[in-house]
Amino acid sequence: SVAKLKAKHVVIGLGKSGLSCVRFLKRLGCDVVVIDTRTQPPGKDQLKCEFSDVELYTGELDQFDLTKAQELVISPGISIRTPAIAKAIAAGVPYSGDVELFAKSVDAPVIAITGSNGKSTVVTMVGKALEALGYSVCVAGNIGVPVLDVLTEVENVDVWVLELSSFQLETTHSLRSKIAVNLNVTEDHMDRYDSLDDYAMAKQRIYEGCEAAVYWLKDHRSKPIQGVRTLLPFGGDTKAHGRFYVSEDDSAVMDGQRRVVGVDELHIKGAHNLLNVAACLTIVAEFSKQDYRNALVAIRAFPGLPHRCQWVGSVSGASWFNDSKGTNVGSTVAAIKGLSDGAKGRLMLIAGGDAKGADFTELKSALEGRVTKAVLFGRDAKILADALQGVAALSIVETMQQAVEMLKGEVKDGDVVLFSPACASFDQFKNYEDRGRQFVAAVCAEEGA
Ligand code: UMA
Ligand code: ADP
Repeated sequence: SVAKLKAKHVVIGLGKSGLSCVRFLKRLGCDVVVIDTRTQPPGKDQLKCEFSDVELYTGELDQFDLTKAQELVISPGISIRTPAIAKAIAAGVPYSGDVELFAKSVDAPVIAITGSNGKSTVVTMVGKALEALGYSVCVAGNIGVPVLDVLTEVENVDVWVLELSSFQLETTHSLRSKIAVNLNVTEDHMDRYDSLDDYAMAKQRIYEGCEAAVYWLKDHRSKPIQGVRTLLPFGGDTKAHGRFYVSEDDSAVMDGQRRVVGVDELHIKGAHNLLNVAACLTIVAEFSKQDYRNALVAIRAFPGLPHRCQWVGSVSGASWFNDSKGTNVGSTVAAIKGLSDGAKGRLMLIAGGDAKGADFTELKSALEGRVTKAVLFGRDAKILADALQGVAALSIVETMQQAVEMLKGEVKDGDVVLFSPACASFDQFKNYEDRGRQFVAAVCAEEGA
């Protein structure tokens, strides 16, 4: 395998990103090979169908001498610290990812958005707001559509709105976006990073070469540590706040002294979503010379995304919410606070899955006084149960479906059940969407069916 990698573009990982990189590089006439550690990578059949001449190798990376490659194009799902990759990088082999290939070819301005939580919500809202102002907008990236697939398909784009993960940023060197945004940094992916600061440094890369930086005033890790021409903080409190922030009583988003949009005018709920609106308005007001208030109609109409504190229905007298995208502690804490504000009945939580090495101390504090009972499922249910001991009644079950069945039998009129796992889904599901759909199906299933 050593000789075969010589002077080739080696795409590592054959998921959505890897496949989009192969397509892009082949179009440029590059000599491409693909390696994936999985024996059956998801893009295998598609690769064979589109490019029968592209070799695919599977298995552990250390059997390949990556130092012989001309360039490594690394998928976000695989760490650049994997020994074989780290060795090649140390030996001077250039490396990039799909967003880097995109950055080198894109002409239109880019608004790049990262953060531990709220990325997809803000990216979608910014897209809709800019469309309302008449721009032709393309939304892509970690939200689910590889940037390169869209780049080669669409024409006449006025602005790109990209959702970028810390993984994608690690392999991006030349993005230089018009507006770079870091919404917040709370613990996630601790199986890939040494510490919260280490993870925060990956997110800092979004600011490299940007014209304006948008960050949350209350989160020092979200602020650029390097010099940026225009600093645009959002949020804060009455003493110190950015231009757009949330009123002290959580009832509205403010622009200076002016109330811009009230909580009752929005479909998305919870204080965290008001912050998301403040971030969105900061971006729109910076990007466009037009009056941002012409975009408010789109923000008011935004129904929220599925699997994010999505109301499923009223079953057995209780209201059930699907927050399957709550994949880390910060997101589940926000969902608990958002749903417990003003709630009349009891709040019950269903959580669990792949804990990714997280510290659940903050989750425990959020449960205290808000959550009556938590039903825990999945691979790391026991880890969660140990961490949450003492603040709520706890039950451990194997599957999410068993958790739903258990609570159906216990809820009373007016109770709220929140499915916000605080964990990744990969131990029992294909992804968070699959998990969310299965939750909705379990909630809506007829009794005993
Ligand atoms: N994997 C291997 N061996 C490999 C390559 C990957 O085992 O050689 C595993 C990884 O551990 C991972 C899975 O395969 O669990 C998928 O990795 P991938 O790089 O093939 O993923 P893609 O299908 O290309 O999807 C990626 C993003 N996935 C990840 O970052 C894990 C998608 O974000 C993104 O929508 C897509 O590119 C398009 O840009 C998903 C995600 O979970 C939603 N992102 C994380 C998050 O939001 O927390 C960062
Ligand atoms: P991401 O794309 O970063 O995962 P999403 O917009 O998909 O973020 O939201 C995922 C979950 O994170 C939501 O269901 C909600 O529970 C929580 N969340 C959303 N916005 C915020 C925020 N600004 N701060 C904290 N948690 C948030």
